[in-house]
Amino acid sequence: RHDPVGSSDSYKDNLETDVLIVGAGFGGIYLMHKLRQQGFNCKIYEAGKDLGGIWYWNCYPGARVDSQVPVYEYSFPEIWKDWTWSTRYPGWQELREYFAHVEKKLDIKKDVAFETTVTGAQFDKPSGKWVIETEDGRTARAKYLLLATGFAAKRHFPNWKGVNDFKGIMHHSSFWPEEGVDVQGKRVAVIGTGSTGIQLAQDTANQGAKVTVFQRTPNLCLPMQQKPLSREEQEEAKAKYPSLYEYRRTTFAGFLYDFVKKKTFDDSEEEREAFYEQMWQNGGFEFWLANYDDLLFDKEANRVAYDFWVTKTRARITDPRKRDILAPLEPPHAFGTKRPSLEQNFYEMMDKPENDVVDVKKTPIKEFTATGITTEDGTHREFDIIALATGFDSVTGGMKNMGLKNVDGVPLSELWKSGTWSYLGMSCAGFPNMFFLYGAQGPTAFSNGPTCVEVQGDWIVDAMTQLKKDGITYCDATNEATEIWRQKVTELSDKTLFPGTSSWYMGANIPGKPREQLNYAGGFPLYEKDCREALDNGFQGFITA
Ligand code: N01
Repeated sequence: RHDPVGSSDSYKDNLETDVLIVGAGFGGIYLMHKLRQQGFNCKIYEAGKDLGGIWYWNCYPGARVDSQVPVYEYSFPEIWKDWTWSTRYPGWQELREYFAHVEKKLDIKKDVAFETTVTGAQFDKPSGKWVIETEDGRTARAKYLLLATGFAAKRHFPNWKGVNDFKGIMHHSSFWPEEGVDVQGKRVAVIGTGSTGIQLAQDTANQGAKVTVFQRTPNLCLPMQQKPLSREEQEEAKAKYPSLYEYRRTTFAGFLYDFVKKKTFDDSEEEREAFYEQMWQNGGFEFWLANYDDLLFDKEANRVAYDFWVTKTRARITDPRKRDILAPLEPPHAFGTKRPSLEQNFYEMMDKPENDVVDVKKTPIKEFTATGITTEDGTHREFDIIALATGFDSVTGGMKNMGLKNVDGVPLSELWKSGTWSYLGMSCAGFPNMFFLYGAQGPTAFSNGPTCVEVQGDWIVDAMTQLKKDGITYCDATNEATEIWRQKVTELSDKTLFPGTSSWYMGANIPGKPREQLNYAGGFPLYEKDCREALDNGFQGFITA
């Protein structure tokens, strides 16, 4: 990792500020920029050494955004007007360059303390300030604490027997060295087939490795249909950007398309096939998020979509054993209730004799050894490199892991032990003057990140501006409001097919984590309405003083 650039030395000391933001990714930068405009004095604490958040940490081979240009970027004209991308779905290096461009425009780093990990925070009632502690013993005091720590701040390392005995190279995807690892001609194990595992396996194989994928659940991958983008076509398209960015926050998931207002069986079989085929050719998430609007609600509708997927996918795999593992005739779960990865020739790559897939549902990993991995059937496979693409204690893990305590000194990790309670997916009862975004019980995992950050960021900035205007120094969600919000999140989810699938959306990927919907499944229009009502009704659901 390179050295921090631009961060002022003064932030290496104790700090006194209006607002302390944790995290310098999309969310933290957005909050900083908007709050500065409202006259707030803000500082950011960031664990990494540069801006970018998820794009600072995730530089594993093949890491690439899965939302199409121009949906995955800020809507500020001063940023997009002289920025262009090279492809429809840019890679991590280009995302890093984007953040450098954002820095040039917004001058964020002068107010960031990098390499600063928050390990404790509690609101001190007498002084009306948050007291925030860092791993290296510094203390900050701030009127507001804003968490922009994302959904993936805590990595998941399964506790396999002998995992530390392996003598080769082993990294979690999110800690992959940015200078890369030479995989040419090496035997590489990839454990996990989420969005990360698919990208990692694909790219590693392209670099000349022999890849063995350990798959617990097949990823119902969709074709990325990657394409280069010219500067000219982007410049031409920019005339429409303002209206596109207005439109994206009115769609269910904050993308530039939405579910069609039609049920799967409203169309004849021929019409349906033609519609599916069109979405398939368009690529990306269209087959998921621009599909019929009963896809995620109706089992039979979902099954028809799965059958289309499975026919398309099986046709690309000639090896019958691999075909049955990667694309089984019976759905492993309802289509779209886990995030589909966007693949680029993943199935053709897996079909090659030098690459393999191990079904770890049938033959679980028994142990790691100095030279490789043994499965329960007694097979030992040797590897030079093991990539852990095993994901994250998603959505709540990061917040529970930073030593947050309520006004009475009870840790958030205790309060959320048996389930999650927030209000509007942006605040917690007992944590006054603290807001968070892209986290628990917000649209988070069901949304395009930058859209979510802008919708929630605008709400937080408006709320804080209003509090300042009204001379209110204390704003805390009520227990009752958080209870009602939790019910709402559950009820919205229960109408869908999500609860039936073991996924990180449901907290089901971490042993012992309560199974519950962690995301708001009502879509942006309803979410914004709910949040705006609370503000318009004079901080409804909050105690203010
Ligand atoms: O993590 P995951 P991820 N033994 O939790 C498996 C975003 N993202 O890093 O499915 C064996 O999805 C686990 O198996 P199962 C995106 O939102 C975006 O891939 O639980 N296997 C699963 O296959 C994404 O959803 C991009 O049965 C074990 C995998 O590990 C989110 O980040 C790129 C295991 C974990 O998959 C997280 O993605 C990358 C065990 N003990 C990520 N434990 C873009 O394209 C876990 N697994 C922008």
